[in-house]
Amino acid sequence: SLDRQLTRLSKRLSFVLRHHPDKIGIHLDQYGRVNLADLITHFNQHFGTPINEAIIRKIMAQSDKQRYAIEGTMIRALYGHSIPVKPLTPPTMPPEVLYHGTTHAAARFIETEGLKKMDRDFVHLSANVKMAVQVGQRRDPKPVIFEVAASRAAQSGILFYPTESGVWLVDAMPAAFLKKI
Ligand code: HQG
Repeated sequence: SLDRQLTRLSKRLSFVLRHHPDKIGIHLDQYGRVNLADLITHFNQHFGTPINEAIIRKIMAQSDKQRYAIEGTMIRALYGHSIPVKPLTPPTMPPEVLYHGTTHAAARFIETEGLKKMDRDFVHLSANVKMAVQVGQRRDPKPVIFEVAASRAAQSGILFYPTESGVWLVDAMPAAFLKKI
């Protein structure tokens, strides 16, 4: 179906823009941006199913999550990177609480170690419980949800980077600011 086709293309876009721009011979700037026309050219040289700007905009419009932003002539992934990128938006005072959904297995470690960024550039926090449940359900049908005392963490000096996706990025989150709900 068209939906599945778009999902497959979106996964390829994420693969390239978050993890492996080198695989299609493009270079991201320090904020993770690349010229949209260059991306399309290189993408189509390397993958069987071609994309164009209209298809990318359709992926962005049909998705439940805002994963990419087109800004002027550039495109970037808004979160999820493993290659080092600087947040484009400066740190901001977060809402009182944020959330993190995870597996029971990971939660055991998180309760003592806090949240670590693991394979990505940042720890990803969700703006609401519904989002956190969706994130957790990728790996656990009944995920554990942590409430993050975000205001308190910010007051202690932790920097919170907002994204246009309702995802908030932090370097780490000590266990002292986490509570299982
Ligand atoms: C866990 C997807 C053990 C953490 C999602 C998570 C999100 C620990 C896993 C976005 C730990 C990392 C990011 C510790 C954290 N010990 N495990 N100390 N600290 N963890 O995929 O937040 O659909 O890198 O709880 O929906 O799950 O791709 O992070 O389970 O928005 O757009 O280590 O990626 O978005 O997993 O997901 P991930 P995440 P997309």
